[in-house]
Parts: sequence; C-alpha cells; structure tokens
Amino acid sequence: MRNTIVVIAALLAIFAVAAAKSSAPKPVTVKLQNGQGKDVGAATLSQAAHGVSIKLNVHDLPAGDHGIHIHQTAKCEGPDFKSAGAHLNPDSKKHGLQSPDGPHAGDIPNFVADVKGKSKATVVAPNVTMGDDAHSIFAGGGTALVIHAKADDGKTDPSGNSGDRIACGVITK
Ligand SMILES: [Cu+2]
Repeated sequence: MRNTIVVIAALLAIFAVAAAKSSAPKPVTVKLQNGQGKDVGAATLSQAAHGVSIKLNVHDLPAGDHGIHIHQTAKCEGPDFKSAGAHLNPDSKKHGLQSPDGPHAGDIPNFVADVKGKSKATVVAPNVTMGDDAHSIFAGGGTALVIHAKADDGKTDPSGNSGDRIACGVITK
C-alpha cells in the first residue's frame, strides 16, 4: 500500500513538471538586419521570471552603447525602419524605464557592442509578455525588435534620444 502511494506521488510530481514545461511559451528567434538589408545577427527571446529575456548574438554594429526597443509593428523596411512604428505602448505612457510617467511596455535597458561591433549581451524587457495580451511581443500580429545608433537615456520621450534605427527584426510566433 505504501509503495503504491509513493509511486502515485512520484507520477503526479512528474506530470506537474511536464505540465509546467509545456505551458511555458516557446522561445522565438529574431533575425536582425541593418538598413542596407545586411545580416547583423539574431536575438533569442524567451520567457523570463518578469518579462521577456532577449539574448543577443549580433555583429557589424557601431561600437558602444545602443538603445534597443520593442516597436509596435512587425515590419522592418530599410533604410530607416520607420515601418516598425512607435514603441509598443498599450498603456499610453511616456518613454523611459527611468521616467516617472513611463515606461513604454517596449522599453529595454541598453546593451554595449564591443570594439569589433559585436555583442552577446542578454537584456530583459521587463514589461512585455509572450502571451495573448496587449503587452505581448506577439500583439497585433507581432512587433519588431529595433536597435538604435546611440544609447537610450532612459527618460526622454519618445525614444530616449537614441538616434537612428540601425537594425531591425520582426518578432512573430
Ligand atoms: Cu526604438
């Protein structure tokens, strides 16, 4: 009798783990290109404890700090990538993770490209999801991951003085 209970308990534990795993959204890979249509690497987006984790593997960028955001439209047309629209902002807030009136859901901390123009940084977008809600990176048929020429100052609306959009990748399921 006791053995049966132990076996049943073990099976229930296995099912619980399997259920938890299968309910987590699958990671998505986003291919990034520059304004001339040249490949500059990719990003892997996966569920984080709070938000979405973005693991970069990028190259051929200008060295230094770069702003990076989730923009609202899943369209990357060079050379200026205006097609990606504004930042994902379902709550109509102001831009900037440090703004008292912010942030946009699509706001993300900066990353640094090394002297060779490469980065394997991981940044977390704290205010988006991989679900079916308005804050989802898949909302409205998808969004776009955009890298800017300069650092985002974290507070200046609408884009943190981060300059031109120099790379873009469509985010879809
Ligand atoms: Cu942006």
